[in-house]
Amino acid sequence: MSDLQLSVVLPCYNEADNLPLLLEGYRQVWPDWPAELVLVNNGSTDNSAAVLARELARPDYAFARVVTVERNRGYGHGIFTGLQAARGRFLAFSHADMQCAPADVFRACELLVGQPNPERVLVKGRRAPRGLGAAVITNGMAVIASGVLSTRLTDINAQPKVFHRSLLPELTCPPSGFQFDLYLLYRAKQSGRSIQTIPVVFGERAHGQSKWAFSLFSRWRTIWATIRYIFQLRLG
Ligand SMILES: Nc1nc2c(ncn2[C@@H]2O[C@H](COP(=O)(O)OP(=O)(O)O)[C@@H](O)[C@H]2O)c(=O)[nH]1
Ligand SMILES: [Mg+2]
Repeated sequence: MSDLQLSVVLPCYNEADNLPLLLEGYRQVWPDWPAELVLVNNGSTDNSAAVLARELARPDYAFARVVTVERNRGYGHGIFTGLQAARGRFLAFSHADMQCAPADVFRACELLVGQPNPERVLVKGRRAPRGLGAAVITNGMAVIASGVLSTRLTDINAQPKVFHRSLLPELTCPPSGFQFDLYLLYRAKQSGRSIQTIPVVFGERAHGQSKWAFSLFSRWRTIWATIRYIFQLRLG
């Protein structure tokens, strides 16, 4: 059994320009207790593989390793692959585009570890109010999901998510796409776990553009897929 306390999984899809910043950001706040950073190269078609090989050759980044998904099958598939390869007692994931502060993962983990029964709690980020468009999408999805699934869910896609590894075997049919966060929260609630939140800042991407919200059509496609998925979950 590994003595790692925490595995931080970061799904990375064509984030080559962000990877050096990401690694440096994590290095600066990396704890002195046993933890690992699992970078999932999620079928990237840019030069992420070469950048990762170059950066991880540095002894400074010995806390990090790569899990490679050969062909991209979606955000959820990437995260789930990373979680399955993770060895920590607690598992976390966040994003790889520099919008989420690395320190938030460790703050969330501290809150979780301090719980009387950390196996029964999931800790997630809670973003400050953003622009009108983002607020409508985020709150609209939370209201629809909460109503249809009869359980209170808020700011579903806020990062990070941190939980005890006992939740992992309960993720029996995770979605391969962006609905993974919703599925995780729903499974946590269904199994009687509680969700606690910490306030987080959600900044701008350092490089590149959003992989789903880059046009009106792409936004609607994802929103529509999520609404359909909420009803699928309801119907079991
Ligand atoms: N869309 C998408 N994002 C992925 C995938 N795998 C990993 N990611 C990462 O998931 C995060 C999604 O963030 P982004 O596309 O910026 O979406 P947004 O922040 O919600 O606008 C980024 O860090 C991506 O690199 C994938 O297969 N598809
Ligand atoms: Mg992003």
